[in-house]
Amino acid sequence: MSNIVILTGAGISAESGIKTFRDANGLWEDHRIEDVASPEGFRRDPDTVYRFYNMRRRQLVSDAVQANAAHTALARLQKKHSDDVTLITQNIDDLHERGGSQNVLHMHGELLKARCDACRAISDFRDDFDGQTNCAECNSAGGLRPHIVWFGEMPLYMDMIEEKIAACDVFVSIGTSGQVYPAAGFVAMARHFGAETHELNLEPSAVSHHFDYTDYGPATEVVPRWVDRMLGR
Ligand code: BV8
Repeated sequence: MSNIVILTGAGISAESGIKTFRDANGLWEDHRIEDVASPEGFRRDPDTVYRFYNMRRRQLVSDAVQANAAHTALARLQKKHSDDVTLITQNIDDLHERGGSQNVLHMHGELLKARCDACRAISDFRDDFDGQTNCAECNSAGGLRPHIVWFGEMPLYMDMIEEKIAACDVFVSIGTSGQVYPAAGFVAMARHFGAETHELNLEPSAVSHHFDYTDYGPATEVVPRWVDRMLGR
């Protein structure tokens, strides 16, 4: 079985009812990116940022949002070849895990976790929280922020990600517009190391010219088809 690295973006969760960022009715419309997804925006107006993420967390934990056939197809591939499949996501939702995937590398953080600036602890949080909420570890209030990588902050797991990309045979990008770096640069890195590159998306991304193989359509159609093809290899 080839060594596969998978990168997903907001498009894989679109059919689960989670808005993407840059499509017409994108999530960011209600807010300017720099106001809600940057350390400066959080310092300037923390309550707006707490509210922005509390609203997204409430939607994620509601019954309305479930993992879809694209998430479960990737979990099927991982189950069959767990040692050879690395799943990296830019998404902060837990739909890969709810679809059956394990060891998901959330390079932009996780909506259902909070980080305490006082004691550095990262803890699970499924409810609303704000500047008055106590940290579950050190019990101090006022230090909690979403465990999310904002613009201008270093994404998580970059060393491991680069190691996996350097060693992979196949790199597949699913449901991302290829506009946010360093994630959008992973395909060029994979090509540099000789991997075969696949793009599965609704439409060509900003980096589609880097891909050897492309299949465009809704993720719940193109991803199961791609997984069947990989399992048949
Ligand atoms: C860093 C968490 C350095 C927040 C996010 C100028 C040029 C190049 C780069 C930069 C620049 N200026 C600044 C930068 C760097 C910046 C960047 O790339 N900016 C962009 C906007 C130009 N990057 C950063 O700041 C990163 N950090 O560079 O640090 C550094 C170095 C040293 C020391 C310290 C720091 C950090 C970036 C992380 C930001 N956080 N998310 C939150 O979620 O609230 S990014 C955010 O965008 C999400 O994580 C999201 O996943 C990500 C990427 O978007 P996509 O997932 O691609 O979503 P999008 O809507 O764009 O596309 C969806 C796609 O799905 C579309 O193509 C659509 O067609 C498709 N689709 C839709 N429906 C379906 C579908 N596909 C299939 N089926 C469907 N049904």
